[in-house]
Amino acid sequence: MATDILVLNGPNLNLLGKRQPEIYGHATLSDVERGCTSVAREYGLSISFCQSNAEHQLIDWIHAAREQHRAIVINPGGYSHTSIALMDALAAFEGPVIEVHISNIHRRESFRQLSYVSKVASGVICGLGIHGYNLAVHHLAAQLGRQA
Ligand code: CA2
Repeated sequence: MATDILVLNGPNLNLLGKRQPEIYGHATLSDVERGCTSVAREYGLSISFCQSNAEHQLIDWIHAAREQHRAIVINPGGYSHTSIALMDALAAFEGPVIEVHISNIHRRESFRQLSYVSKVASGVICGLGIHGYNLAVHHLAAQLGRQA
């Protein structure tokens, strides 16, 4: 379905709120979707959500987004740190891409401190919990010329 903003979540984020609350908090992916939907509504923007544990599925959605969405919010999960393929797919998307991480990846293990996705993202938000997704939608609304 064509919408203004696509929110993509990568591997294991379906477990949000169900494991490791000390790192990722108690909120679930449904809470993320509710928050973003409510912010998008303030600006009259349409928004849709996809989550997959499969790299190829995320890449296919990013390719389809070229025709269907004006902006992307993405939490690539563990693929942030490994996937040149995801980075290449995002580089081919012409609209703004905001990368979100729930945790502050720079305070964590060294292998989390490099994100290939950051190299092509318009902006990166990390360490603000699920509020980061809401902030990304606020920012994109301004980028897309909307006022609340
Ligand atoms: O902080 C983030 O948002 C991350 O993208 C989350 C990824 C992690 O690999 C990145 O380094 C940082 C992992 C998502 C796993 O999410 C879970 C949530 C609850 C329980 C288990 C995993």
